[in-house]
Amino acid sequence: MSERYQSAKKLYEAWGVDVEAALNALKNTPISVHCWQGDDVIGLEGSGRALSGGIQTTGNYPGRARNFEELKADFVKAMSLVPGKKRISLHASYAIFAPGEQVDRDQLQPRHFDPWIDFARENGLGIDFNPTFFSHPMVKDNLTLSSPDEEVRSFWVRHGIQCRRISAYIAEKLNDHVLCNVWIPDGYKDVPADRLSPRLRLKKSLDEIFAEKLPGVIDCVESKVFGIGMEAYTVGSSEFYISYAGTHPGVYDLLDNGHYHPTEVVSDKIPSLLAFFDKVPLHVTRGVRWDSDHVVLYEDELKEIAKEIVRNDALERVLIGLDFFDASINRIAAWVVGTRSMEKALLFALLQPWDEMKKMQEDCRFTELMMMNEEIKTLPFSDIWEHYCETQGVPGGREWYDVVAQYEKDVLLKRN
Ligand code: RNT
Ligand code: ZN
Repeated sequence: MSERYQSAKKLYEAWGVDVEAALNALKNTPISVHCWQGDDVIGLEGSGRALSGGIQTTGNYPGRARNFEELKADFVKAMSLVPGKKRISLHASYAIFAPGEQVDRDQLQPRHFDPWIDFARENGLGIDFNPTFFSHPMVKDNLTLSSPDEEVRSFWVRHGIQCRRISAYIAEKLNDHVLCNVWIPDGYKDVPADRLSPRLRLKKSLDEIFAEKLPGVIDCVESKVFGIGMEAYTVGSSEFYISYAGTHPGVYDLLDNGHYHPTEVVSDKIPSLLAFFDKVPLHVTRGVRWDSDHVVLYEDELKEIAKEIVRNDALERVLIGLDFFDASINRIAAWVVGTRSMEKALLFALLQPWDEMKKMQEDCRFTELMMMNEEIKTLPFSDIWEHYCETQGVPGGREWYDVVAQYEKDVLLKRN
């Protein structure tokens, strides 16, 4: 144990913080890391289809993972540089087919994810799942589950049903829960004549998808305020999905912090939902001027999100998932920075004397509370972080970048 850690620990303890308890809590909190940062959300269907659904990766940094083997290798490399417990979040478009076999999205089977289950087992990961309602010819006029075209709507309902079955299968195989998150792009570019009918169709589709009771599956629905090409209206709005989840036990509202009006913050939504739901799933991202899905950084709103999770004693109730995709920088580094930032924010939040600060609020000692908030910011956080990384067997500081740079040279730059 380094001297710096020992002395930092003492300083925190003087403020009433139990550092060992904080580190223990952190190392047991899983972060669900999205697989799609590794390949620019392209997936493994090999169809050469462009990304659709109003989301966008920009940049063409060399070294994108082009297949299952590369994606796995990159993910493992990235996660070897991140402390803490991880899960991997998959999309249905990452199904693995036997040579010569390929089925459409509505026919996907649990066995198409067996190789991912093996991968998860080998690496001690949990799995989360996402049906893929985009980048597919059956997305017609930007509509899926809310389409008035019954052929389109029912295709996507079947996809949703299969994805839940796949999730249940994975849950059983790994003896764990699997979060299954429904996000659809559906919306209109310009002012619609009817905002209700598409929502009623979406409601009907969700009822059909969620009809089957499936143990081990945590169902969620992810809202959005707009997408590229769907600026005027999105069917799956926040109000729609919160209401849906609130009236359908076992379905949860997933908060993606890129999906709200710019002055709205997800940190404030977390405690609102905690008052009503036993679980609150998240997609943590970083929007720059729009839902741009930049790499998550250790910034104010991320810290606020982490504080809401920690001080509400909700480390087990808030299911933390990441969702960003930057193709303009080294993708391994993107994963590392984003996931480490989430870990850092949680640690920062865990190193605060919340009971005392809550008491100050209750007692209306707001001046003292402000002082406390500010003083804590300059405690030697980095020494605790370094120590945590060390005990987790990962580099605490910038040395992780050397590993990434070497991997880029040896592996990534040889792909094209
Ligand atoms: C899109 C949503 C959605 C996707 C992923 C790829 O705006 O955030 O979660 O980013 O499913
Ligand atoms: Zn998301």
